[in-house]
Amino acid sequence: MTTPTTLPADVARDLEEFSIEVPSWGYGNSGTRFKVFGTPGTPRDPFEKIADAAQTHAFTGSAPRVSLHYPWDKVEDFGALREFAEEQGMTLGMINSNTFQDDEYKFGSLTHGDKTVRRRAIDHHLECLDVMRATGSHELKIWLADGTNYAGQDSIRARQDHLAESLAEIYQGLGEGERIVLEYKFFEPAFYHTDVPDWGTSLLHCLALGEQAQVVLDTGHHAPGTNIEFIVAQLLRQNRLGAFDFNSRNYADDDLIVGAADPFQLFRILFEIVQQDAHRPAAGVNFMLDQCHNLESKIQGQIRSVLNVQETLAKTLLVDREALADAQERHDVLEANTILMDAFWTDVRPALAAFREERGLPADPFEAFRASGYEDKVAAERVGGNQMGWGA
Ligand code: PSV
Ligand code: MN
Ligand code: MN
Repeated sequence: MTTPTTLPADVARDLEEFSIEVPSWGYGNSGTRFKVFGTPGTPRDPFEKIADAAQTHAFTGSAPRVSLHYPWDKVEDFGALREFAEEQGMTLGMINSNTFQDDEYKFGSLTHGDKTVRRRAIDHHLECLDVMRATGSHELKIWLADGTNYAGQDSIRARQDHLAESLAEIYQGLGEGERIVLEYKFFEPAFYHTDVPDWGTSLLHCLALGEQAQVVLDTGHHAPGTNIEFIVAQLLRQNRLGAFDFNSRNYADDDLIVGAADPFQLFRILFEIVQQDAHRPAAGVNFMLDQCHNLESKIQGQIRSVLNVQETLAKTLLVDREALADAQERHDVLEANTILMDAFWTDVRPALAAFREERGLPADPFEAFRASGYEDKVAAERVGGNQMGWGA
């Protein structure tokens, strides 16, 4: 395939409609358990995180929403936070609950054997629904750190029953047009069993709850070698893929820049999505980033991820689907594979640069942001107060 200089109109339309949600915590300092490095200009409160997120959107034109983590992003007046976001051209996205930082949840939250602890965890989620409404969001994201470290430590079965009951109560708190999404992860911080380890467990709970419950797929939450695009295809088939947490990983839940470790995996995942038209807003899948920055500049890292998703999506939209279907029908294995690989190897950067310029955006958002002086400006302004970390 030659390098296209413009995008076909239908591809341009799809890219224009496609958007990515960024995580507020991606703009704070983060690190490993060994060291969290501070960076001048790091936000000191949720307002400053939103201001930084607005930069990602201003330069890419594709990231108009910010996910909040509660209580990390707790403010006196969520209405004011919402207004501030809107002034910056942003809306507030999913509310992420948090039952992984308090001592009382050491042995579980929604799964805990003690009903007073479960009560507090359920109440926290109901409070998140209030935050959701105050911020103008419609979605609550649940990821649980619940699990055990040793065989025999607790009853896996009893914990599942508690989880089902707890989720049912949270689900009952949903109004029309609202949904919960349940994220799975097979390890960490628990290292023997996790209470929502995989898409099957998440899906079973969602099916029991009802149509307003869907699965979140975080690309870093699978065992190495897992065929993630298969999971994507299957969840879409059931209309239960609610949201993505995009990031990339080499070893564990590395939360690196999207597409950094394995660009071809990102392509394969996005191709399953476009084949089911799930990249279109009407499909209701919330595409989000869940990445943290240890060494690199945070806003630059977010911009790079948004661009990687956009470029890869453009490639999947260029796959000659008719020719592919024909090759598949004839069981021409290698021709089918070649058609896919042709699209993967296509350099879409010149066409995307033209696409952006036509829309008043910088041809190279990454370089334009670096040259904008924003980082120096906030480093000078944001002195005093505490920089926010990956947490609060
Ligand atoms: C857990 O590893 C997770 O992926 C969940 O989405 C959390 O809310 C998030 O990380 C925090 O970065
Ligand atoms: Mn995640
Ligand atoms: Mn994670």
